[in-house]
Amino acid sequence: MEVKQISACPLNCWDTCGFTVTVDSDTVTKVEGNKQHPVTKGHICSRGRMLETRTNSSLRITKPLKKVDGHFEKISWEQALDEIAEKLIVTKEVYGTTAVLHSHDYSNNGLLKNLDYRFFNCYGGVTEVVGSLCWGAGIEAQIWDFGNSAAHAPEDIFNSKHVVVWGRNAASTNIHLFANLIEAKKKGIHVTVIDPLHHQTAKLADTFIAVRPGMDGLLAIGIMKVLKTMNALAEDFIRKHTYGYEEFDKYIDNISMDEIVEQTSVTEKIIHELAYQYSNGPTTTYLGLGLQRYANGGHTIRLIDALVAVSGNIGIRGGGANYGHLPVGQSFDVGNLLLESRKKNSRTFTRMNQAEKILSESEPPIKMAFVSRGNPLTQLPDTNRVEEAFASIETVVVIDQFMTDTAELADYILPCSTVFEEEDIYYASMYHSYVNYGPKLVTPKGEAKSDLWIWRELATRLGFGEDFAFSEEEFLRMGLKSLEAKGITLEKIKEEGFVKLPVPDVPWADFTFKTPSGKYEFTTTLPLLEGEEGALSFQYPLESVISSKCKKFPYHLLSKHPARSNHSQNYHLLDDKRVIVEISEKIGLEKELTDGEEVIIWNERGEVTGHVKIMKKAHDDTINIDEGRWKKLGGSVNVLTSSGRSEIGLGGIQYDCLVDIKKSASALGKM
Ligand SMILES: Nc1nc2c(c(=O)[nH]1)N[C@H]1C(S)=C(S)[C@@H](COP(=O)(O)OP(=O)(O)OC[C@H]3O[C@@H](n4cnc5c(=O)[nH]c(N)nc54)[C@H](O)[C@@H]3O)O[C@H]1N2
Ligand SMILES: Nc1nc2c(c(=O)[nH]1)N[C@H]1C(S)=C(S)[C@@H](COP(=O)(O)OP(=O)(O)OC[C@H]3O[C@@H](n4cnc5c(=O)[nH]c(N)nc54)[C@H](O)[C@@H]3O)O[C@H]1N2
Ligand code: SF4
Ligand SMILES: [Mo]
Repeated sequence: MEVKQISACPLNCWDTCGFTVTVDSDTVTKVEGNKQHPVTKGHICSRGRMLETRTNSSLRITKPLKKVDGHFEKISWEQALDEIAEKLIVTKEVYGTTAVLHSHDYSNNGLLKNLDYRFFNCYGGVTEVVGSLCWGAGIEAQIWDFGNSAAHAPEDIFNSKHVVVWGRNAASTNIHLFANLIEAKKKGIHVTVIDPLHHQTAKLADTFIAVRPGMDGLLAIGIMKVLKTMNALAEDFIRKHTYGYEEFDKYIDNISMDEIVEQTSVTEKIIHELAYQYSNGPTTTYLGLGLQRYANGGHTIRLIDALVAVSGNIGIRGGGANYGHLPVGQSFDVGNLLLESRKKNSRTFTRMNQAEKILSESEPPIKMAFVSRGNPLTQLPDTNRVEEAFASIETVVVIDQFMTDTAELADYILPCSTVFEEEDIYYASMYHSYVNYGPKLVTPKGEAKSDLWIWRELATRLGFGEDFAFSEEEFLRMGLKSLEAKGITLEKIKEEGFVKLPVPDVPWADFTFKTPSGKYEFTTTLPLLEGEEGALSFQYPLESVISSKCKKFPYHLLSKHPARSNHSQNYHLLDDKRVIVEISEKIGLEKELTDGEEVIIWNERGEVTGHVKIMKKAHDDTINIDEGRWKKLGGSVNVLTSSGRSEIGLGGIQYDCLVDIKKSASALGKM
């Protein structure tokens, strides 16, 4: 019999949608939006709907697999867990616990997914990955500026006069912001999009500005210079509530408008228009994450924050520098779940250059790796190096649902359940402040098990079973402990399906900031790490038009997020077998390339073959290949990207990447 149940999207996404899922005879048959959800309002994207396909797919791994003589063989859970536990015990005895690497990312937003940390802490502490492929530079930037990264409630957009979408492809990545942009435009609110690519979000804008990649900080400086000449600075706010402005004020005087115009490719007229918008607020700014995946990414976000601050758009309705929304995650008692005190040893590798470390560290060497909620072979930069590194590890254990690039390299693959086959609660520290409930709706396919079941079974074999002797509900209650006093309990979340967390709708409304000085800080007073610069300034990206590398590799390569897949999760389920290489009209003319032609894009790290699509109105120097494609489906763009890190915040710099492009030999052969 068909039943409709409330559930939630687990994907790492701005929107964290509420679902209504149809279940028939222990099978999920349809995923729709829950119309009652106050933010997502019944509207979901194809990635959400495809979770039905992901759950029912015949490509699912349904039995534990072990690699024997280069081929996978099906084995029992008993055998898989016994052998893996034995290897963990021996590795600990011979090399110590940090010879085990836990390599993960955040493909599933469930609270219980954090229990992998609890497992490795109880084991004694392993080599962990730190830093972020996603948003690290910008988060650190906002911590320096405000003391935290907090967004305005989604509906606050309607209190704005102007909206600036700065490097966020909302139409594809944040569909409820996009819906609000459409609504805002209807109400006469002016929408500006600043992005090197003229994508769906840009098409909606009243004003589209094709900025050169990595130069947004300079653009923000240009706007601030004009605000100064207009006498349009929020002087009262600056005087009473900020620290370090004078130093910054002198700094921007020394940067010439000519340099700004030349390097950003934005005309002085447009810079004046932007200055008008910021001074004639309230103006809200939605920052994306793409513009900070550069070596200068932290200061890019800091300079845009500074613009929002000096124009008086902080702490007011309709204003804001919306980037991350950390108060959401900070509401939970995640620490309670992790048992950090059980960690006796520890070592950290930076997430983006874990490959280098795996290959070079010898005290102790990495003997064993666990991959959970991540697909490093596709998602980490510099794929060739990552492949070499993971192939060099004696035992690799991958917990996943499908035979990904990473799973192919594993020695053991443990099949895990999907969102509809397990219970959890879901939230994202990105856009809105709701937590959603996801009950277990169907029996896991084949012999798939939840990540938690796997950790529990291994813990029992390793002698710390009592640390995992809790049910899903008991663990969820542990994580919700901090919210109980505010009336938010598991019962309430279950009953209502979603609950708003006690997070302000307008951050910093009392102008008290969480920085050491309590003020908005243009110069940070936080302790600095080696090489960090506390004063606010613009640095060029590592690979830019002014770098010597540009003579050899003249084009900027971006790798934005794919529309129909969350990163690498759907490519194998889509009828989409071609790598699409989007190039600007100017590159098309320079290289005599037309739509559909086969091309090679390369740099010193690797090469990718794909088919041309000319992008209209994109910045002249720009190429884009969407990220997430598996090697066996044409290859990941990360073959070309750098494992470097941002100047602050241990962020990835995948978009700080120069390449060249040519017709492929096979294409030339046909001419
Ligand atoms: N469809 C879909 N949605 C997703 C995801 C997905 O994989 N697919 N992933 C989710 C996740 S984990 C994240 S982190 C978010 C990210 O959400 P977004 O920030 O919207 O997306 P990204 O693809 O990270 O960033 C790409 C945008 O940054 C622009 N950009 C790149 N360089 C620059 C620059 O120098 N200046 C400016 N101004 N813009 C620049 C790109 O052209 C593109 O429009 O999306 C989430 N939503
Ligand atoms: N070049 C380039 N590279 C990028 C980016 C970019 O813009 N450009 N974006 C970066 C960003 S923003 C991010 S967030 C990362 C994302 O990187 P990842 O999180 O590694 O990517 P995903 O493809 O979302 O998920 C990885 C795997 O998790 C599995 N999975 C899903 N649910 C579960 C679960 O419940 N348990 C377990 N064990 N596994 C599960 C999926 O099947 C999938 O194979 O990629 C980064 N890489
Ligand atoms: S992927 Fe994002 S927009 Fe799509 S259904 Fe999930 S939370 Fe909603
Ligand atoms: Mo991300």
